[in-house]
Amino acid sequence: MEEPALTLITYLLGKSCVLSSVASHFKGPGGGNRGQLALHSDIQGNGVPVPLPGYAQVANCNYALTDYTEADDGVLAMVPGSHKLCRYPDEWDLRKSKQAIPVLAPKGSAIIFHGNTFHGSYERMKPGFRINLSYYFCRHYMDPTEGFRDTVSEEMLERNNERFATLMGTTRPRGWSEANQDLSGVAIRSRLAKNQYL
Ligand SMILES: O=C(O)CCC(=O)C(=O)O
Ligand SMILES: [Fe+2]
Repeated sequence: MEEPALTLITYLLGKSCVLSSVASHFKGPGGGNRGQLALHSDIQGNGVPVPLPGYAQVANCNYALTDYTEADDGVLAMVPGSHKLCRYPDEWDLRKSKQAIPVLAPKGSAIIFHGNTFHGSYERMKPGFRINLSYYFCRHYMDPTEGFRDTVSEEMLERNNERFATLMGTTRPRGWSEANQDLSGVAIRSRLAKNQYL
């Protein structure tokens, strides 16, 4: 619910977007294939075929929990402008990529990016850990990675606002069945479809 980050996520995915997953990437010292996170686009995990739409369908807010001062810290890598290519990377190995650059930022920074962006992370060549916190969001019609609507407590919903409930996926339609004949979610979707930015 942090406003600056959520504002940028809203710009990318609309107010109707949903929190898909919360994860942390821990990286200890060591090179080789297990040390780097290969170049990828986050939308890949949703199985979207190319050409990808130019607008974001997923977006990521990565908080750096340790300092990102140089590539050897094991920092996030990005290919600037790659979100406009509307395809997946054809070079997965970060060490071979001529276009990838390290994202340098002090700990506590939020790094927010369009889900088409080619990114990964470098090997950590220093002692200690590189740690991030990744908040992954998707448009309301995508399948979220974690089912927050089934785990969020009534107490959490009550103490937060409506936007929080939307982020938890509580307004997403469930499949129709004899037991669940509520189609209001489908009607909401068809209204939202008129404007992709809502
Ligand atoms: O910094 C990293 O290790 C990359 C994280 C990543 O790919 C993600 O959060 O989607
Ligand atoms: Fe990623």
